[in-house]
Amino acid sequence: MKHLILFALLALGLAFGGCQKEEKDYCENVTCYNGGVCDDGLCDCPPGTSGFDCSVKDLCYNVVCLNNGICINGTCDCPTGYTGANCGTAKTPISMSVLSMTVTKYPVVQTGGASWDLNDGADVFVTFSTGTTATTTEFKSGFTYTDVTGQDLPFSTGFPVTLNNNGNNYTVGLWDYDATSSDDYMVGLNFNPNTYRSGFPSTLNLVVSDLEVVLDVQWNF
Ligand SMILES: [Ca+2]
Ligand SMILES: [Ca+2]
Repeated sequence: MKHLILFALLALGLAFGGCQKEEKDYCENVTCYNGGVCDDGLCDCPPGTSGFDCSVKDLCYNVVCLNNGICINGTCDCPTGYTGANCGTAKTPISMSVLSMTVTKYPVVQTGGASWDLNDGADVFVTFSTGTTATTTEFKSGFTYTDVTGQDLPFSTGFPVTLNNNGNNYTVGLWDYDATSSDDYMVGLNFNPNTYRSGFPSTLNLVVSDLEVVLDVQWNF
């Protein structure tokens, strides 16, 4: 009986001793880098780091690239026309090319109501010229519409025409081709490409009271 009690006490002591053993520290041999914190043996990584020990840094974390720039290895890769660490600086284009255009509004008849030709509508081509006067000597579309009645007139033959960004005004002219006499100037508008460059739009809508054109453009740097 005495032995039995002793044995019981011993067993009890062992049992309690087992409970009092310290909990295993799973973080004992774990190193977390870049400010990571070990929790139950696993590294809890701060934003911008990853990997089991937080040693992988995302170099693009918190890097903001403006104007659709893309961060690559911590550096902004800027789209055409933009520069600077964050692509926030717009370059100055050296020229603007008109790739094609559509005339969406024009006078179908002359002021006073007479048709452009004796018995039918104008035969339309377009020009671009430097300055504020339309001429046929600098750029002339390579296509002429016959007997227009007001429909949209898309032009692409003979384009592009490149306009230097030197602060010049340019004039878009609409002309009626005539086989037997000189071509009739119908209508025109002048514009300065420089005033449209913000954001480098790919389309310019130019509007005056009796002429509207849509230019498909490309900015050159
Ligand atoms: Ca005609
Ligand atoms: Ca004509």
